[in-house]
Amino acid sequence: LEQEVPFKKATFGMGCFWANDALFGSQPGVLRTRVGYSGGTTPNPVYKSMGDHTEVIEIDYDPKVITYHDLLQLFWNNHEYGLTTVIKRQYMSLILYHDEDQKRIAEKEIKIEAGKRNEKLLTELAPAGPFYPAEDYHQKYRLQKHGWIVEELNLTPELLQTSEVAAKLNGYIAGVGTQDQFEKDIKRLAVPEKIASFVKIHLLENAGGSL
Ligand code: MHO
Repeated sequence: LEQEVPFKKATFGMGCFWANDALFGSQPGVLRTRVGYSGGTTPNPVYKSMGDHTEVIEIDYDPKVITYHDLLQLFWNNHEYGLTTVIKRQYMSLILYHDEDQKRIAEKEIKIEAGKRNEKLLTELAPAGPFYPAEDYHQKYRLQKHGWIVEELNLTPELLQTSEVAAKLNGYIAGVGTQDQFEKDIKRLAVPEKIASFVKIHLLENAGGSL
């Protein structure tokens, strides 16, 4: 059901990764997401001891549908602690670029965003290094609150990091996305009716709320 589409990766730190997983997951053109620890040097980070790593989201996206610029717009506008607040590395503002294009676009936009705010941003820009997936219970955290959906769709721990339907439903259930986009995805991904109507209620209830 889920097609192989050529994709690119983007990696961002912008606060607690549960929220970011939901924010990006249901955006058109986002194919898959996973959360984890990256950007630091501590070997084998885990949630309780991530050392100098940051909570990040890793996004697989179809650049024909959503651009790196589009993703960055979501990045600039959805930080848990803002772009100029000093915060521990766990929640820092971080862009880990995957190629020279991404680096160039991010550098340019950091200047633009700093200009808009007339303040120096604390956002750090660095090349993407090793990414350590977070523990299973952190993946698609909003969706996992509804264990029966995870069970009915047979979303194994691996699928929680690799399946499009997991990413989409995790976003929609948290209230991210339009009803129109939701209806299209539900059809395209053949989501069973019982699950679709349950998620739709949550989409409408949680729309515009905090993630
Ligand atoms: N304030 C959140 C942070 C979790 S996030 C994975 C909590 O409930 O612990 O850092």
